[in-house]
Amino acid sequence: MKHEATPDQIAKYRQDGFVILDGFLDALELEHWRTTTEEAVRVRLEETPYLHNQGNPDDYYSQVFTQALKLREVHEGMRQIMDDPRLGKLAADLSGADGIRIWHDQALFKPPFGNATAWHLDNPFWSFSSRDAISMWVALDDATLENGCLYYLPGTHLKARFEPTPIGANQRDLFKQYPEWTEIPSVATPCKAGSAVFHNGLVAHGAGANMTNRPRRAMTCAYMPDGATFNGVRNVLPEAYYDSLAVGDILSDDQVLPLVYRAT
Ligand SMILES: O=C(O)CCC(=O)C(=O)O
Ligand SMILES: [Fe+2]
Repeated sequence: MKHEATPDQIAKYRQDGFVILDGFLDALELEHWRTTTEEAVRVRLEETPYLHNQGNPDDYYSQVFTQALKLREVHEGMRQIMDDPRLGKLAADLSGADGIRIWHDQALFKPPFGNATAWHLDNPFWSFSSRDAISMWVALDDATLENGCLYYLPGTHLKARFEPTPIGANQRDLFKQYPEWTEIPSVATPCKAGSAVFHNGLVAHGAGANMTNRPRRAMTCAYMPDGATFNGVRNVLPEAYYDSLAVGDILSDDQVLPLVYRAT
């Protein structure tokens, strides 16, 4: 695993809000991530409907991707992959946070001929508001212009606000809140299987439709900087923990939000 970011990559991440790490996993690691992710998704789909989006298959969103959350909680192999402190340190180095907790992992499998992922921001969906939230998106298949690779609007993380931005079927909806962003040329990030794209939780991003007859699989993890506080949104917080929180409390439950790295 190429788990060290270069100073150039860190600078690019901070400026653009995203960076591609080519060849992040070697061939053996890629095969292991693929097998583990496939198995863990299968387990998740048999369990808690709240943590996956495979409801009515005719819904637009079910055809964007199979979205299966918190796989490390149902699969030991995925727990080992996600709890790797090298991943936490990489996320910390890129984001500038001193400590990194897992917000949630999630598999995102865009099906053959699947819908586009509309332009959106991630952090406004989550239970903390931070300019330093970061996500890792690892391609399990080559991500191409044809099958729905990610696209970004560079620099938008520096201007984005925390207000809710729903993700729907319309690519253009985000621009109702940020009309000035229509001036920014989008950047596609096609990459080989085993590469990783890291992005800031406030950078505008989306993905094209899958125009091919093969799935476009990705395994991802969203990270929360240690010390972030509760903003009142439930999102994926377990009910009992959510009920115990007041707005402004530090989110520090090590079971729900494992600390994968802290600078010493
Ligand atoms: O995989 C996709 O199509 C979208 C990914 C995404 O929005 C994310 O990782 O935050
Ligand atoms: Fe996203």
